[in-house]
Amino acid sequence: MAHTIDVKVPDIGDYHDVPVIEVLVKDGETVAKDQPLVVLESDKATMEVPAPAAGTVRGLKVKLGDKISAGSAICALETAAAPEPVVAGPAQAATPPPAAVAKPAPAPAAAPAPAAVPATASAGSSEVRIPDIGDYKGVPVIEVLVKDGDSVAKDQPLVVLESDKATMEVPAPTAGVVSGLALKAGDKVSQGDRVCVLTGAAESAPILAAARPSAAVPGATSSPDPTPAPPSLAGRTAGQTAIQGSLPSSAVPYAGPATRKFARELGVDLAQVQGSGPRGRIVIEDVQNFVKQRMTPAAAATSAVPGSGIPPIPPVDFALFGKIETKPLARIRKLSAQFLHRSWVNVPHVTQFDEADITELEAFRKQQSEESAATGGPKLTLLPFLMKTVGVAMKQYPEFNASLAPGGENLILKKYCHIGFAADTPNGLVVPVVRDVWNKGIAELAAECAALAKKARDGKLKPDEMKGGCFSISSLGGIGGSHFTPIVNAPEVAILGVSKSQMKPVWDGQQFAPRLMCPLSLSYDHRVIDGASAARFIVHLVKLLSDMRRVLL
Ligand code: CAO
Repeated sequence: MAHTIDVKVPDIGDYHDVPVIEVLVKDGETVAKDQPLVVLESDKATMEVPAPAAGTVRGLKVKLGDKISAGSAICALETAAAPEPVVAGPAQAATPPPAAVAKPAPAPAAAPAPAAVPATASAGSSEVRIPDIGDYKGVPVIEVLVKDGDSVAKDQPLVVLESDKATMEVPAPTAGVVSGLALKAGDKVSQGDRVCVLTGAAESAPILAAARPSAAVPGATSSPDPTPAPPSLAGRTAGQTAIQGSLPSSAVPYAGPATRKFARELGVDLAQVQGSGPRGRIVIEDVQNFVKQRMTPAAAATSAVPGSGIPPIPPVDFALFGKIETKPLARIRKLSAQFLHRSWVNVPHVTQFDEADITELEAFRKQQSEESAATGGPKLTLLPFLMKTVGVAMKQYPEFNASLAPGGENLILKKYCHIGFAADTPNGLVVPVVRDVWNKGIAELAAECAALAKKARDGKLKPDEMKGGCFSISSLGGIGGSHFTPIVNAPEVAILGVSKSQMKPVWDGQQFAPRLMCPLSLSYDHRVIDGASAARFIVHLVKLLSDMRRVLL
């Protein structure tokens, strides 16, 4: 028969209105005995309230940010076994009842004050020593959070100690500058060992460093210990750690209060962070690396931005399936990946296709190109003709020469025409921009395109030469393929993809005639451009290209 236990906040000493910083369960969730339900954090200690028995959580009464005190209701727990009398508080820990017992006991208020640590104080400087950590001797230092020269605030953690039963931070008893740091990770310490000297403290009174318990230790393997931990190190008994260790790792990220606070400030979900400390403990550096990694262009391009709602692609260990080689991406490829991804997720894309009859244009181009070459002029490829034609079409359809103003309330119409073209380089894609297309002839545009394409391939483009574009052209005609769907180069609102021209039989009303047809793909931002406008624009473009004399009109 099911029984119900009301789980309440146990005696947490002098602490009142302590904020709930994590709610680790939800209604209907099955929990193991001693599994943490909520985490409370005062300015001095972080405490978990564990389940007093195995059961199902019902009527959860607390939420993140609530302030609670001893006796506040947390939830009901539906258990299979009959409930025993609920006795709360660490004072009863020696004969543990199935009651909610805050672990660890907050220090120093709920615990007997730690023994005064002998500390020498000279003018403005004081030695910080390991405080009373109960019966524990030779406790490993697992993190040193400061270095010589660091300025620390009062209560800022200096080092983290971790026995097989609890994790504990030793905070700075006053503000000051750290010198003579005597510890490094891996050192083993006992009460009275020197931590460092703090100079420039507001007062140089004898320093009593108060150790405060930290997060639970997952994965500890020692057997249940009937002896309660000493108050100042009552982080979690071995029996409890065994339960914690059996939880899924993502259920309760294993990290100390300083790391949790740091992660909260940055909005980092610790469940996503890989711990590099002993037994997978998440340290501050792990959170920093996680943020750095998320901020790099490659990461932004390949994984979802936290909070964006886009599910990230889970990492795969490809080495499991065969031999692999890891090659760093070139800087340009990482940057273009970032820009393309940004456009792809922000712009609602539609692509309109058509084909332009460039039979006459091609004959004209070849003839002009030969003449140009004969007089030492530039080679006239299709690109400058396309650019000029697009420029003319943009004048007639100004919404293609526009950008959405930030906030999406206004459209910015540009009274100039700068057109970018995608250039394929050994290091990746770049888009140099040709300025003032309206005011330039084909030969001038051809010379500029050739010069910019060479600079792009040589990696010599200046940042200014890739800025200010109003529209882009991506020409794959020299390579092959039919149609493709180019990605709008936001904040521009359209891009023209050009594929390889082919001779095709085209019906002229009486017969099929061989015509050189150039496939065009117009991708556009549907927030700014309607489908009908896009169709009109591409039809107009096709008309201009099939009879370049119209460009002059
Ligand atoms: N149909 C048929 N032939 C075409 C053509 C088309 N649409 N476009 C170009 N060609 C021909 C050219 O006439 C030239 O032929 P000849 O050597 O016989 O005169 C040949 O293909 C090579 O031209 P090109 O591509 O070197 O020159 P371009 O001025 O047309 O293009 C540039 C320059 C920089 C756009 C091009 O070199 C390039 O990098 N293209 C790739 C762009 C790209 O990667 N886009 C994808 C971006 S991701 O969306």
